Amino acid sequence: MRLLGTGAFVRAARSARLTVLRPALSAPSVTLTLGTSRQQSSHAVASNPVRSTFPQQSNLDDAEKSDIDEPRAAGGTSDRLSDFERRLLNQENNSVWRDAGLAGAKISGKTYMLDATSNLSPSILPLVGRRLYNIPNHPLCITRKLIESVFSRWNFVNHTAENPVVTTQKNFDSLGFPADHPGRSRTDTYYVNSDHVLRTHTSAHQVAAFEHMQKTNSRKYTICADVYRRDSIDKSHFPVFHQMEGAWCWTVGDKNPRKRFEMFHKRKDMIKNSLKEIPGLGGRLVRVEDAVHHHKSNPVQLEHDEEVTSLLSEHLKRHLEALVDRVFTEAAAAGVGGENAADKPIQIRWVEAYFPFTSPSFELEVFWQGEWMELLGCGIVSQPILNKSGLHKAVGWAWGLGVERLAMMLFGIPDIRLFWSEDERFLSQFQEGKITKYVPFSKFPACYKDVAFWIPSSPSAASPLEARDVGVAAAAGGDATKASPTETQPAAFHENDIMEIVRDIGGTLIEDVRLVDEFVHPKTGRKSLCYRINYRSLERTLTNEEVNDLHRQVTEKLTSDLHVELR
Ligand code: FA5
Ligand code: MG
Repeated sequence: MRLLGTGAFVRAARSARLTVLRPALSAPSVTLTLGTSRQQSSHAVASNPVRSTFPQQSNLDDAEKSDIDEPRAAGGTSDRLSDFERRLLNQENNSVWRDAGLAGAKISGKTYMLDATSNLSPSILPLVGRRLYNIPNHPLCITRKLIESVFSRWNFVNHTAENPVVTTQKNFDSLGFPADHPGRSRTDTYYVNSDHVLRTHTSAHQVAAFEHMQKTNSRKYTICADVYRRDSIDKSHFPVFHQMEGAWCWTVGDKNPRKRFEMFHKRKDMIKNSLKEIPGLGGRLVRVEDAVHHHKSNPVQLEHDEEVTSLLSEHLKRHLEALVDRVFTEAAAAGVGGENAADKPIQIRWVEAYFPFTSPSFELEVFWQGEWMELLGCGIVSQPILNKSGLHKAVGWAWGLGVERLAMMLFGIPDIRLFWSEDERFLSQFQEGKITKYVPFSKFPACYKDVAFWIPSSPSAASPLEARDVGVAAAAGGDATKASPTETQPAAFHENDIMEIVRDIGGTLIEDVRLVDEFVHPKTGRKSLCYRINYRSLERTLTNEEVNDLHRQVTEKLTSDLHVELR
């Protein structure tokens, strides 16, 4: 049985690949709203003068008010709250509060009781509620609006979802995540309590968005929100990041079963015709390595027609290529990537992927700063999800992308931590409606410190799961390749627990953490690991004492919490 795999895993098994050079066709005639009344820079999005209004933005929290699985305290009226919860409501927002042996969290103004499953980390809660995607002059907000503008010509309805706390039902069950999916693990996901998590992806709102579609008779949406994952630490990973999801559905539109055949063909023609309306790749030469639209390892769903699946896959991929082309065209116009950036072809590639809620599924990667970086995941929406949302006769596609990853390419921002900076030297560089090249205000020295230890042979980490013996990575959070760097003591700990300790102590002063050595004692079979932590501030030079003190705290906490034995 095929289990869970991202592109990296599936790539090994992938067969056919097509390399297509998509040359510049016509300039995209997309509509824009990025311009403001302020003066536009010469390379602002203003390269296209057309303006239109975005479809009104709605907050999915409102659309979801009727959900039956909302937490009692979160959705409840104050007279249904316990004394503890009432007092919790008076505490600071986005914090944990303990009293008389009880513990609760107030997140986005709502209260949640903590339990043995809770693993909220002190470094995460203060970041909840910053809503960077809604601050007009912030690069993430500018990027969100650019993405919305690319899709606005097809009348997408744009949503946001403010409260990051969702039920495990929404985040996992409603999307068909199997019970043993690594994404459900406490080593990968922040649990508020056993029923609630900080959402790990915007797909947690997919069912609500499809229900909203059904009620409002719209057929396309985007959702932008902050998402949370216990993950690696490096320049393109942060435990809080932003995702945008988009979906497009086609309904048959006729209840009469005798007409179904006719309508089936009508819909196929509609998709075919819609394919012709996708803007050609405009300003840049994009080298696209395609993946076959479906394959036995990336199958057409049982209920689906092969030809329709191929058409939808084509439709999906070409829209996302148009998005990436637009981002690179804007970036080149702003001088990101050097003076002749516009003449350099961009390399992107489609790889087969796996998500529990789409099939076939794909990921799109871009060759950026000398390596392949994953931008997004996508696929043909699982039919049971559409059926459950009331869209029985619909077929559709969906994608979910990392907004920071696009913003890094758009503005030339080299490190994901910068998006959280409150330093004016960073923030003052960006203005609503403009794409401007980021100018580093200084490069401060790196300070590398190693920590080597023997890992314990008995489980000590937070994972509620048994040893994950399948060496494949999972989608939408959860990466079983990192379940443990060892095969001999698989449940002893999880690498993400190290990341969490380092992040809690060092915060944004940590640039990256890498495993640099692994060693198995030939006689005892014990395993030793060595991690290299790079301490570097984005805003100032760190003193030796400061770094030594942070590193001492890290090693102490590794010993006390993970029971490792320092070497
Ligand atoms: C998902 O989260 C799926 N929900 C996407 C999806 C939506 C698939 C709809 C199908 C249909 P994935 O785990 O691959 O997929 O994450 C999507 C993107 O988020 C990644 O491609 C990457 O761009 C970004 N991302 C993932 N983890 C991080 C991180 N720690 N920091 C920054 N960006 C990240
Ligand atoms: Mg992925």
